[in-house]
Amino acid sequence: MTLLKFVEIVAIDSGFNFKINIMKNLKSNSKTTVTILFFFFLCITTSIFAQNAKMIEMKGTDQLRFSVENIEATSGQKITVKLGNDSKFQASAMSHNFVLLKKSTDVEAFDKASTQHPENDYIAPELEDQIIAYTGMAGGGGTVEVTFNAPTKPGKYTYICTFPGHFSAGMKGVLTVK
Ligand SMILES: [Cu+2]
Repeated sequence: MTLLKFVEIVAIDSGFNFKINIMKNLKSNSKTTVTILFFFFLCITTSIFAQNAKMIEMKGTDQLRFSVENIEATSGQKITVKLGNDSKFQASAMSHNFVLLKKSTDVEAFDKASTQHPENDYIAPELEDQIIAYTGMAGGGGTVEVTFNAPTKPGKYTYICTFPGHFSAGMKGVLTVK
């Protein structure tokens, strides 16, 4: 309801029109109220999700380790993993990725198969259904990242680097879902 319209109706100075005016005003007010409530609802849910999201920043090292080997999460929690690589070696010699595997995965077998697939960033295409989340390969100076939801089922989930030789040398970590 614009002010002009309000003035116009009042100016008619009729009881009937005035009543209509009040009704219209009420209607528009309830619409405004709903809009405001919806806006607050959006703000609140957005901030809850923002608080709940987890950011994990780690490095893959020349010593073939993840700088973060333990991640804790709540069931279904949103997690972003950023994996950096500060190596001075060439990417073909020292790259890293982050591959989080399902509980049922035979990790050794997955790693062995994946090292055979440089064309697919060292991920075995036939075993992709065993992956919860993974990044591309980060060469020296690079960073890769992935955002995913932690499994809902509590337990321990293994993550590895599938660059040839890295997992077998100990490049792995555990995501614990509480
Ligand atoms: Cu690696």
